Amino acid sequence: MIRTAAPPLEKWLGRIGRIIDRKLDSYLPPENELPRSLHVAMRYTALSKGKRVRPALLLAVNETLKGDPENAIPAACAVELIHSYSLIHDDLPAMDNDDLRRGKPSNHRAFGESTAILAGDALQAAAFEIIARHTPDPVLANRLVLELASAAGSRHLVGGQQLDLEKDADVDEIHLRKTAALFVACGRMGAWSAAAEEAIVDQFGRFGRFLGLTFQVMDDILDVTGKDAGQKKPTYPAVYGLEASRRRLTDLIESAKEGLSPFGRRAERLKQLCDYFLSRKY
Ligand code: GRG
Repeated sequence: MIRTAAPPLEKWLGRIGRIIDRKLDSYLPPENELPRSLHVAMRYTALSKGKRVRPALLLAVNETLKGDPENAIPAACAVELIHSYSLIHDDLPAMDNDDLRRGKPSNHRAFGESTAILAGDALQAAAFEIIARHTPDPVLANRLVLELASAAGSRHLVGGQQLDLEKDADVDEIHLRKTAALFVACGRMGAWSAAAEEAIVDQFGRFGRFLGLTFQVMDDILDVTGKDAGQKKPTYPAVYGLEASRRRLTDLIESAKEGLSPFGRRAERLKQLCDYFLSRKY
């Protein structure tokens, strides 16, 4: 039998990006609904040009396990909204104080600090509303809400940000919470959405962890000459050096790919995603 290879990743990522944009556009309140300024601010960040790698991971796991994408799309949008809220709050003067995000004025620069805080808060709530409202099966919806709420909370995403502010925690401890936790949730939610058994869900959670750490180490490397270089931030290259950081990347991706071996050719998309995480330039 002749097998056709999975289409190139870039094309697939483009398609996923368009699906997520279209769905987010339909799920989020329209700009002309009261309070208009809040809805404009929410849509400004959620619909701006991001790489959409978290939804891509979740949908690629669903595809690998031959799940129905309809079970995964609300959660894929929801994780992107949690990410969007975290970017808005991360850019605030009390946090990283960034004027630019995705090549445009950051949310508080465009709409003011108070509206940006509320837009972040509302995007976080919208994420859970979207899973609960649009996931076809309520039992699955409950699992997905649990995974995402746990990844977004004080033990993970927000806790990682707190450790980062305090700057005295181990760099891996920060990366695992602040960045990798959402990737773990994507691996796990992708597997749940394909009706996988718990052992398989755990396996894809571990895969997400390797990918999430890779993503943050790469982000640190890409930042090394940028804003974070002079900020004494606990970044991987600042603590371990550039060479060790590059070695870490290849080790992490090797471990991620090892975890895919039981899935053979079905995991081709996820292997492509691994290579993309290792080679991305922004
Ligand atoms: C609760 C006040 C309050 C703040 C929370 C949770 C939080 C602030 C911040 C999260 C920390 C954060 C922004 C981590 C960085 C992770 C990271 C590498 C972001 C960039 O992600 P990309 O490259 O961005 O996927 P795009 O723009 O492509 O979506």
